[in-house]
Amino acid sequence: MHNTAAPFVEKATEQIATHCPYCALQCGMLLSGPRDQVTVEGNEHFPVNNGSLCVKGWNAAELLNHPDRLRTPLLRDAQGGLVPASWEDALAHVAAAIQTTQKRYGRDAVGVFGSGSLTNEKAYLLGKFARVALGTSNIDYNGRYCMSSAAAASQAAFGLDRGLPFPLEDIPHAEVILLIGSNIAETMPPLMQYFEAQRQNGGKLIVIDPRASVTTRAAHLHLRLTPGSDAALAHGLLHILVREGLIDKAYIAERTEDFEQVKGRVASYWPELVERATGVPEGLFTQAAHLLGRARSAMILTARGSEQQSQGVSNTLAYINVALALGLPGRIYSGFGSITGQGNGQGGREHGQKADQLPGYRKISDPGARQHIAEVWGIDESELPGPGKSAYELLEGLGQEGGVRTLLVVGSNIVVSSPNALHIQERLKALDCLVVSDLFLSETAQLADVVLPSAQWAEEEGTMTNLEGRVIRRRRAFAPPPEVKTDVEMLCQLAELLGKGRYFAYGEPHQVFEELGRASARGSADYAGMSYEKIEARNGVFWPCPGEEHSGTPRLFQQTFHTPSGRARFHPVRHQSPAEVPDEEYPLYLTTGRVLAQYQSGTQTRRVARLRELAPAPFVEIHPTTARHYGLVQGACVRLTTRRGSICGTVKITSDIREDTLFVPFHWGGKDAVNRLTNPVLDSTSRMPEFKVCAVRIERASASSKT
Ligand SMILES: Nc1nc2c(c(=O)[nH]1)N[C@H]1C(S)=C(S)[C@@H](COP(=O)(O)OP(=O)(O)OC[C@H]3O[C@@H](n4cnc5c(=O)[nH]c(N)nc54)[C@H](O)[C@@H]3O)O[C@H]1N2
Ligand SMILES: Nc1nc2c(c(=O)[nH]1)N[C@H]1C(S)=C(S)[C@@H](COP(=O)(O)OP(=O)(O)OC[C@H]3O[C@@H](n4cnc5c(=O)[nH]c(N)nc54)[C@H](O)[C@@H]3O)O[C@H]1N2
Ligand code: SF4
Ligand SMILES: [Mo]
Repeated sequence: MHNTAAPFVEKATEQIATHCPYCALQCGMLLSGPRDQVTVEGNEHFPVNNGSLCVKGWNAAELLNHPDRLRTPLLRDAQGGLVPASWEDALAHVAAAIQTTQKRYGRDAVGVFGSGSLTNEKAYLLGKFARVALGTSNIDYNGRYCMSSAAAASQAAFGLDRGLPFPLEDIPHAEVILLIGSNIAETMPPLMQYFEAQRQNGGKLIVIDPRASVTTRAAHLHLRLTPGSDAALAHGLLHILVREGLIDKAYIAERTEDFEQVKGRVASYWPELVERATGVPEGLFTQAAHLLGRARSAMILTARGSEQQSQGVSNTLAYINVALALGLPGRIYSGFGSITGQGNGQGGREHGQKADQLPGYRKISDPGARQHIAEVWGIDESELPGPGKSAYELLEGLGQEGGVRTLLVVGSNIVVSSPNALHIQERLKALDCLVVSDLFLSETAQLADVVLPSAQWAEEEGTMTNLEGRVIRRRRAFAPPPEVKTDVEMLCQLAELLGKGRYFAYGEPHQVFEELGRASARGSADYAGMSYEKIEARNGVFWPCPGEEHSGTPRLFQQTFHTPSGRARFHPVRHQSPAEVPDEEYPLYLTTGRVLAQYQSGTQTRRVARLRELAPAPFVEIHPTTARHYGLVQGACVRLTTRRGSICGTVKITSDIREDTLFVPFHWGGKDAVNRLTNPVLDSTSRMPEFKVCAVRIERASASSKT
């Protein structure tokens, strides 16, 4: 691709309709004015947020002109510092490192780590770059830490994974909604309008979460379970539904298989046992089961709380069992879904940046899929590598025998967001060459040998797929600064240097999208009938959209499921405890998650003044009784220690948390990174780490130990 870096446009010539750079809601926003004083408005005509934005969205444009922004590539010099370099030198360095590593250790010794923040075009191109330009099997991405358990469970049960199989506009019509491990009032505030409308319509909301939160306060019932006990609670709900004849026998007979095994499994989940395993009083979960079982329409929605566990797939399947027994999937205003997290967390998991996957949500081990993609890419099928290592496994092996030696990271701050982060930091240092493409000098970029500055959301064209499976347009309002490239340009130029330029000869992102459409054709995530024009004209198009005449598919599973038999599958999963439970040495549970004003590893939001004001530093949520036990007062400095490491934090006393649990948000790096504590044990199917549960010890610390 030629360098299309246009002059640095200071003012958007018109009001541009685009979408927020952050989460999977992908709120519609309008940008206008000069780039150093951009006016952001919520787009009232976009039918997802209907004009509302959260505080992160309102302040998103501050980063476009931020003084910290990377404006040239950086190369590590002989003294160990990172110094500005030309693109020519930086990319030549990267290409040489790739070639040296591959010559010495083989093709798989070069790895790629991608992201659910990337547009569909970039995610697709990154997967193609890994397989065609590098010939490596080792590509995975941060969605492994996010949606992998829900994706694996949905694939197993329904034969297809689209986070929500129905549009958000159905939510207000559901009589009962069961929301599990999700704090949407903080993680997707504009989504609450749908739940408020549901309440206005007389609907009921039940939330399952160990913590009380803004979200649980909007619920009719809050089941405050012991961390890590979701499968037991789901089995307990199903036990009551079966016992009381509240299941949908006709639906089970016509549309599902393997119910009998599940029925056998939940038979032994007596309410007394479930109360002991989950800490939720029998009266409460019985009430929840009755509400669900007697509703004419109901939705069951999971999120990271129950998914980010070594039992994440089992937990999700256990909730899917409840949904299937009630006959919800495919029925009007009903269903099972998982709330996708990252901006392009949905599209990012469809187009081949996952270790075992090819575009269109195809399996890399499927001979037919390999043949199809090889044809689209113009290569021989035998040149396509096989499946590679999952995210944490890839990182854990860096610099080791048989591991990756040169790593390209595009759009992830792995040293903050990976579990057992101190260990990952050590592994990154063992690399021959670390290349990071980012907007800012993130904690991971600080460790890099080469840093590549990437264009920001309002400076590029492309598409994103939101949590509903709706493909939308990201629009360019400004040109990137002169020495900043889009990741599409970067990848194409690097491919050229590696002698593979002919496979990456795109003039514009829409050409990548057209190829993606062809590659995805007849796959489960089929984009073949979409174009930029169609997406814009329709306020987004839901996949699958197999042909030009097709208008997209807002609702899935109405007639059939995507399994070979067309039936949804029950799974007789077992409830198992998390890998670590409190003991004498580490007597409390630690759970981690998010706060409203910060996003993910914080690279972006920690740099926004208003957000820093709202959420300046990490804290440790602790129950008043537990705080008293340890002699801790509000604001005290404490040291938290797990089997992986130790961090210091500031006490926030709140009865929102259980007495046996501490909560710490993960948006900060270095010594503030709670991932120095988390357990990297993985789910055996999805390879999701156990971010949500480990055992921890808390001690008083002096203020000076914080530095
Ligand atoms: N403000 C903000 N919004 C975001 C993000 C952000 O970083 N900041 N990130 C985006 C992304 S990528 C994602 S994935 C989503 C995540 O969105 P959510 O899933 O809503 O976020 P979390 O805070 O990770 O976890 C949700 C809840 O799980 C609960 N939980 C902990 N352990 C358990 C358990 O064992 N069982 C159950 N049932 N619940 C448990 C926690 O108490 C927490 O309230 O948010 C998106 N939106
Ligand atoms: N303890 C704990 N850890 C967690 C979680 C948890 O709940 N608890 N949640 C996990 C989840 S759900 C997720 S999704 C991960 C997220 O964790 P990360 O993968 O670290 O996510 P981000 O902070 O969004 O990182 C994105 C980086 O890419 C940059 N960036 C954004 N857009 C672009 C782009 O278009 N191009 C390029 N080149 N760079 C870009 C940003 O500046 C930022 O540095 O964290 C996981 N880690
Ligand atoms: S809810 Fe998500 S998409 Fe909407 S403004 Fe906030 S961060 Fe952006
Ligand atoms: Mo996520």
